Amino acid sequence: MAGALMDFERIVLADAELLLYRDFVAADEQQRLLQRLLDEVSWRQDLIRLFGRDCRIPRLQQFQGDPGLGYRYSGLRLEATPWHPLIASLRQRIAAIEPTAFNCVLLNLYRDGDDSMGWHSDDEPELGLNPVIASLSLGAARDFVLRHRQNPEQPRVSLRLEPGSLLLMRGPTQHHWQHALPRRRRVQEPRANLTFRRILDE
Ligand SMILES: O=C(O)CCC(=O)C(=O)O
Ligand SMILES: [Mn+2]
Repeated sequence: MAGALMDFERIVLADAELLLYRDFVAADEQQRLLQRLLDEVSWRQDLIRLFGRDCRIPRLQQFQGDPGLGYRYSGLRLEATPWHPLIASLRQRIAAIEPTAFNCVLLNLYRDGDDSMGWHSDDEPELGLNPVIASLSLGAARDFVLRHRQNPEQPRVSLRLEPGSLLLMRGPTQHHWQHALPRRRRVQEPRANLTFRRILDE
């Protein structure tokens, strides 16, 4: 049962605060959850504007949240669709370990190892200073890599995000580090990732 006593690991990194809950969702439950989300979410492959050209993102996504919220990145604005009941209950479970009142979640579906996400920080102005991001992984294990934005002497870090794990990114992490989910050709299974966020009032 998720609770305040759940085990986590602190990932020691300069200018960052990263906490990894390896067993946030149990193995059998995470599989059922993934299957439900694969079947029930209306996944979209949106276009983003990159170097003046419209490109299909190399993954599928959906944005859910409280009514009226929107999420903007790379020239794209996603309007929040209602919370899927399973995702709403995951949000409640996260509330047992993290006090941030998350009001939206970006869902990403990496259909296989060809799907990926490029380098970025979750530093959109509407997330405010030092946003807390709670990132839940389901399905295939994938590498999540980090690089320092200002100090090239800080080594790159690679975390293997196992199914059922929850990574909390807090404090100045987004200000100082970028992250990415690189392509991994050998991976054949899908992975879903849910990043719970809090968009501040205008
Ligand atoms: O898939 C992941 O683990 C990362 C997703 C991510 O960085 C994002 O949604 O902003
Ligand atoms: Mn991100």
